[in-house]
Amino acid sequence: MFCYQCQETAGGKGCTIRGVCGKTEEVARLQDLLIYTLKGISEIVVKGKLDIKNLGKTNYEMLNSLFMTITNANFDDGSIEKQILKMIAVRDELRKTVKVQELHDAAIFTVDSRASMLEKTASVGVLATKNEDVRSLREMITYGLKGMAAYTEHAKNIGKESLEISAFIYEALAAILDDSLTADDLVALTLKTGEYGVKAMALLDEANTSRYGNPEITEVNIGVRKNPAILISGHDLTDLEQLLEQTKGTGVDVYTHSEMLPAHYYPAFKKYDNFAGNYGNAWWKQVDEFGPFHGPILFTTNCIVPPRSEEIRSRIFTTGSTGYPGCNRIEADENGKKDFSEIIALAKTLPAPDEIETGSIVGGFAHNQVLALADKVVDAVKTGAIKKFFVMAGCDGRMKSRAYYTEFAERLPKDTVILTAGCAKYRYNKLKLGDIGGIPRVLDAGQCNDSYSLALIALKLKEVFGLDDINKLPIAFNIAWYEQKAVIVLLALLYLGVKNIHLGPTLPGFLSPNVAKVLVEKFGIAGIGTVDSDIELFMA
Ligand code: FS2
Ligand code: SF4
Repeated sequence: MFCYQCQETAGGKGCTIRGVCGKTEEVARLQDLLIYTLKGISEIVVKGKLDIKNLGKTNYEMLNSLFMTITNANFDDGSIEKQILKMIAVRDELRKTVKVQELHDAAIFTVDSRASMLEKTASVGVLATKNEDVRSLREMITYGLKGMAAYTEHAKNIGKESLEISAFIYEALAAILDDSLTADDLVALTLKTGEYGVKAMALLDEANTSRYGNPEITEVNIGVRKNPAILISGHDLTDLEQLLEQTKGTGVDVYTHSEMLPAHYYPAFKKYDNFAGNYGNAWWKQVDEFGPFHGPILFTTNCIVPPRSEEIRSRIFTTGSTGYPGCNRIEADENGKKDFSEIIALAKTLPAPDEIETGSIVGGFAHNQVLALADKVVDAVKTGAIKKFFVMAGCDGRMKSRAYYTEFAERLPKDTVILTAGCAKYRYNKLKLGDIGGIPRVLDAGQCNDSYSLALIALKLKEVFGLDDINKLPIAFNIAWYEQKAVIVLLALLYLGVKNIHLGPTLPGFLSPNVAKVLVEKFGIAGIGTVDSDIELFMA
């Protein structure tokens, strides 16, 4: 196996024996084959000039397949094998409908068993691209597409679809197979991926806000009540909606975990009396926090950490693109409806959660809410009460070096405001950082996809201050990354023209020295240094 798609990749270079995330060699290789199959489908669609309006189910399965390969989403070899077979069947049907002379092996290869699949993976993985710069660009685009697919799938679950985004995914995956493309072509495609990343986040924002209302300032309880409860993790709001509907009046409470926290900010979920609060912290702390929760845990998306005990495993349910061998599974019916009665029944037999912390956190500062406060914010900037904004969106992770972000938030001058989104916020959202004239010093816009809100806020400020360049705003970007959704957020910011983004705690292992050089020279991308030197640099 060879995988270097996330920030925790072994030695910063690549996982080769088993993933640091817990992914087995077999799962890693099957995921490579699934991606390869998607490239084959894409070539058929692009070269055969198929009208994707007629490919509804296939468009969805493309998103789902990409999502299944995101870090910490699916560890289940059986479900990945099933998905490969499903997508090969789709591919072979599509191939019959086109008249294309020459097709790549990805569009025609056959396998008939697990053994033949694994044999095939020897020639289709990341290292199959020999030129390290071409490999680096191809993989960066692929990881961006994975993030884009996740956001597009969430939007689709709410009923918002974009054929334009699906068409781009086919175009980009087919291009990755094309050996005639130069490194320059691939750099251009990388930026185009960012452009479609913006579209995907806008689509999801529209889906979320049209269905659930605009996020608003909300205080979220982080303590517990005395009822049995279910913990819901991941990013999918339609799963949460269905769970809240089905637990209504049952005496079972629902708590959010990690990236599901921002669900509390949406008006539509406030009507549920049993929507009790948020339990725990960022994804990686689940190893200590699922034990004392006692109740069932529903994973709607990543990030799953391999459960350490049979007892925890017996309480985990996966749905959608997620999977873990030996855990319970909830499937949707053909209308997307899910029956959570098994989870609710289990919750009733288990004790209420132990309290691991008390108090509350405040969030809900997505674009609509911040723009409602725009006068106050603009005044604070004009009077000098706010000197600078720091966009610190992204992900959290296990590495000790991420303590940097807590320290950075603590040491920032008191006349600065942090704009955050994603699970990165757990490094500083429980600190008492105070406010500036009633504006909290940490403004949480929501999940990682809500980084779109932060971009909208920046664009609005640019307009209000009459600037011709987003980089002239008093905003610095100090982003923490972990998995592929952060890659699409980064590419989206680059597409929007944001320069001098600092990325940590380490730069991606998938950047070859030459590709890293392009990012540094063209976009001013940099890593992080020490807290003091970085604050000095940013405030200069
Ligand atoms: Fe955090 Fe994990 Fe949001 Fe990422 S919970 S690292 O999936 O997508 O962000
Ligand atoms: Fe390694 Fe990250 Fe890939 Fe897991 S997802 S195998 S930790 S690079």
